[in-house]
Amino acid sequence: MSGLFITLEGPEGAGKSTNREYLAQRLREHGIDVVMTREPGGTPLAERIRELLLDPSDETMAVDTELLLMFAARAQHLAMVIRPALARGAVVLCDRFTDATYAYQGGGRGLPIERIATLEHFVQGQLRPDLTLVFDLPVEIGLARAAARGRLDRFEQEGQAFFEAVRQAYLQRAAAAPQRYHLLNAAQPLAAVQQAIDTLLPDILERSRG
Ligand code: Z5A
Repeated sequence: MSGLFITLEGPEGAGKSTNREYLAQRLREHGIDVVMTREPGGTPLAERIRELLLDPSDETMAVDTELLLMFAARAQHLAMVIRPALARGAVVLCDRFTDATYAYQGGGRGLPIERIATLEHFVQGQLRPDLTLVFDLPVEIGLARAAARGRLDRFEQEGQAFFEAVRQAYLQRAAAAPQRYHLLNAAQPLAAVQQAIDTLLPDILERSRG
């Protein structure tokens, strides 16, 4: 695979989607082939799985069902979008990926890490992101940003303790592998976050040109 696989992670309302757009625009200004996508979702079938996962009105979803649906959507997304894009040399900017599974299903729901790692290996083989931007911010700020949007999805209805566990799981993963993760302070004003992204641009451009 010759492309570059970049994921954007972080808790609720951290600014992943906003900054994915920003980074895509900056890379396109340099003539880079960029594919923007997200998880769960990214293909029509995977987006249908996303609807199941986010719908708060469904029956209570067992945590293993949630885990398997995340990886089912991911298998489809990898096959239809991510692997083909990387194979043609594109930069893939993906809003959430398997780090979110470790953070939400592992940290938040308390599922054993080994179970997630087994599925990660089964679905992805050796494929891992080349770079992961972790947008970190205090839980209250992220929840306030989400609440301002109105109707809450199934995850957004969780309490403060759940999101604290999610945040800590992200921070632990970032600390354990600093060569892959880049931590950004997402509580700053947007312009400051984007300035921090700009400092990463030369390295991303160099790596995307192989
Ligand atoms: N999930 C999971 O459990 N396991 C998995 O494996 C995967 C996902 C892949 C859907 O994800 C849910 O799936 C998610 C985890 C779970 N649930 N939760 N929570 P999602 O990515 O679609 O959901 P999200 O995290 O709720 O996205 P989001 O709230 O839209 O967050 P965001 O993309 O990080 O933020 P944003 O849309 O760019 O910004 C939110 C608002 O804040 C918006 O009004 C911005 O203008 C504003 N904003 C952004 N940055 C700033 C700054 N710096 N200052 C002030 N305001 C800002």
